[in-house]
Amino acid sequence: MSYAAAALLHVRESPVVVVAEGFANLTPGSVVKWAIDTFDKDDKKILVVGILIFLCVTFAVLGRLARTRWWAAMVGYGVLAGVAVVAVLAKPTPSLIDFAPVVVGLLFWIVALAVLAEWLRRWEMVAEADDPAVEPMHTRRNFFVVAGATAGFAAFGGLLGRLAGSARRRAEESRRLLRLEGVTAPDVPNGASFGIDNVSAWQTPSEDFYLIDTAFIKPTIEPADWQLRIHGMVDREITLTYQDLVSRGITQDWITLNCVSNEVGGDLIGNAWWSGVLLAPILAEVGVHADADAVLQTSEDGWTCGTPLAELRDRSRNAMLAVAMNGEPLPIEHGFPVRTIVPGLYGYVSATKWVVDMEVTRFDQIDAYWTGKGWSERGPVKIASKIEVPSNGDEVPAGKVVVAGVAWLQHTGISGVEVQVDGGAWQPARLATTPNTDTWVQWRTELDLDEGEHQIRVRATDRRGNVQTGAIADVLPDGATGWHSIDINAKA
Ligand SMILES: Nc1nc2c(c(=O)[nH]1)N[C@H]1C(S)=C(S)[C@@H](COP(=O)(O)O)O[C@H]1N2
Ligand SMILES: [Mo]
Repeated sequence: MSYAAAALLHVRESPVVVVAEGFANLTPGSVVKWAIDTFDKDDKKILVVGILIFLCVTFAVLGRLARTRWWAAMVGYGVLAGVAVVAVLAKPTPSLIDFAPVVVGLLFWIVALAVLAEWLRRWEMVAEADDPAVEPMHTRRNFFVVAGATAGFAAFGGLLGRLAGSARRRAEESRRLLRLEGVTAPDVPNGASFGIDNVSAWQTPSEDFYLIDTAFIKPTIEPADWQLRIHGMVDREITLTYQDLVSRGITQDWITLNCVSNEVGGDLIGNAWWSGVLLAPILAEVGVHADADAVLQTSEDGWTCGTPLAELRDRSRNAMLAVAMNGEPLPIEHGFPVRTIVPGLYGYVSATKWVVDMEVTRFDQIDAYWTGKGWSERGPVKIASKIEVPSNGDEVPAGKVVVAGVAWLQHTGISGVEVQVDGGAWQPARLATTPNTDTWVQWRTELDLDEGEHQIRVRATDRRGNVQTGAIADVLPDGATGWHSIDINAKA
């Protein structure tokens, strides 16, 4: 069961493997070397099998114990779970979800033990009473049926986990073997980064890029199995294979993607080097009807979004079917093998991961996943800025203080950023450069702060001259507004 949970949640290791790794890390080097020499490449497998045998024996002992002292079995389980938790904690970067398999496994065994122990107790009672008049339900035979069912259930869970795990491995493997012509490694433009510690890296590494989706199990699609059907209000419906798609030629661009649920000052934003195939020529090819105004996109896992057609057809905007992120095939979590990226639109109306279907249609005829739940039909990004240095609540030395952060309004661009101390005059900050209007921009300034508590606020101006509003709006229904502010304490 733990194994199934691990595979389903895409935690790389099930608890047994985590413990095995932890064990290997804690084992003295000489012993590890001996194990490797003796068992050759199979040393890891042998360790895992060893732990599994140990677990079987332990469960058998605990099961016996539970008949007389159920709490002793619980303590035993607790110790096993504790070992797994310690092993998870010993990983380089443990996250909360890594603990889920341990919890699932523990709950499964507690329930299984409770059911079986109770059954056994009643069966023995019936045996003692020895009354031939009662038709005993809790017989020895039935006990083995229930025990067998429990074991079967555990095996089924293991199998399910294996299947999900192997689909994942196949997708990872095909991702690793992909060679994409025209996809180049990212090269951060000169002057885009001030290089200030604790300001978001201008290029967000893929493994740090925020993740938002409704998929409990991430789709694992091999490129050879991927297809995109484009249909609806078109003259010539088409179905593209992965090969059809990439042979059209790759476009690349720096594009910042953000989530409509990002609060003022929040982290649901990232900037990456995206490589993909332009959508505008494909839509021209299928012959979009004049009265269409939307594209209903559907992902392999059934998520949908309605994207304004005008933005997709706009040739000045690199709306693309992306196949790579930061110079590598898309990570599975970010939509492998193909996702949509549209500069200037929030993700929930544009950035479909694992996209497999596009229906050219009208907004008045569709109901997409989030728009059916109170979010606005169209999702153009709103201008925003945030202070990342110093952090809210920081203590800083009075005098010259560097204040810095990022600002964005994709596809319009930022022309200025200003900061304000304690409600005083707005003072201009310096902007770093950007390669286009589709990315965020870093800003920095130096303030002269007197000793004491200060509030610092930031606001941006876009390249059309519109100043970011200070009016506070919630993320629902179409994105937050308001100035980000921090409170800091300048000490002598
Ligand atoms: N298939 C699918 N695609 C999706 C979503 C989803 O739930 N399912 N969420 C969207 C939302 S709300 C956002 S903000 C972006 C986030 O993309 P990321 O996870 O790659 O950062 O993906 C979009 N694409
Ligand atoms: Mo989002």
